[in-house]
Amino acid sequence: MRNKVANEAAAHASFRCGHVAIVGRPSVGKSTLLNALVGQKISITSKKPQTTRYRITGIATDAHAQFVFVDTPGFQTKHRSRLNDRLNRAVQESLADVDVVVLVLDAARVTEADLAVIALLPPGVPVVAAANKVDALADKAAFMARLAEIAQLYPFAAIVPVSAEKGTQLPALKDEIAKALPQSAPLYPEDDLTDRDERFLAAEFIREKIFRLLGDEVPYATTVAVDTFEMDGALRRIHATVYVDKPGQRAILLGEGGLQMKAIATHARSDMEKLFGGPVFLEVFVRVKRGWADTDASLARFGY
Ligand SMILES: Nc1nc2c(ncn2[C@@H]2O[C@H](COP(=O)(O)OP(=O)(O)OP(=O)(O)O)[C@@H](O)[C@H]2O)c(=O)[nH]1
Ligand SMILES: [Mg+2]
Repeated sequence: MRNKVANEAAAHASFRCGHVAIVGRPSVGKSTLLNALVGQKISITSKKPQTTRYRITGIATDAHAQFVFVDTPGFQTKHRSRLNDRLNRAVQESLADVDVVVLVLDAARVTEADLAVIALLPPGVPVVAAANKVDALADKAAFMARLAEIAQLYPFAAIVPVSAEKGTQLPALKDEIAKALPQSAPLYPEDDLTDRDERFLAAEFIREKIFRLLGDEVPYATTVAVDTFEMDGALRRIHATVYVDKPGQRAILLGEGGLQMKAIATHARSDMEKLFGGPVFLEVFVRVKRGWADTDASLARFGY
């Protein structure tokens, strides 16, 4: 018995655990990376910048470490709006209290927007650079020079070329992060995947499909709320509302004969069933709520 206790104490003494903020400019692949590191789709992704609007954690536990990854919105330097100010504040806040930062860069280029994010990095916190999308690199020789350029930008603890989409070099990235984590017992049970509940994830999956299926303008004018979420035996019954800013956007979202909205709901439901591991009944309404993104009160209501 004493030996068992001693062994557990020894195991904890070498176990590492902490919060790892994933930051970077919009669309570099932060959420794709979080999902790949966790091995489940937790955080929504799309080709459009500023898909992520909420802070969300993804938890990965192995024999030696527990990583509590914190996904953040892309740090926005171009468009000022009340919502964007909030998102930028969320990035700064998630940097305030973390053990390690992963700065995601695009392996193809370093931009002014990357430099703006680097300027936010908190002194004294180890930062690992992940040069993402190496699968899409056309010129591998130029990439070697870029790695040298990246090394000049900040005293990174390590620079790891990765592909979040293909899963390339993720164990190497995890090793570098683990080295920088503090020794600590795990903070979450080992099979926990996120700090967010199914209600939140359901709303996010709907938002993802809007970002993926609609044109450039409408997704930015929408937000999603889950009105009811009930268990009916093994079935999850979910009623949600998509809010838009103008009646014209409602028409676009619904599409001819409601077909667009139907496609959004079908795709969202399929993701929910995969993650929740059971059948889902989903009904989505679309309502116009003018100026939902313009007042602090309504932003707070939608959890921003
Ligand atoms: N080729 C390639 N594409 C990638 C890779 N990782 C992400 N992407 C794509 O890049 C786009 C943006 O990915 P996201 O994960 O949503 O990026 P993000 O940084 O979270 O974006 P925001 O939340 O909007 O700031 C998506 O179309 C992804 O499929 C990668 O390793 N290779
Ligand atoms: Mg994202």
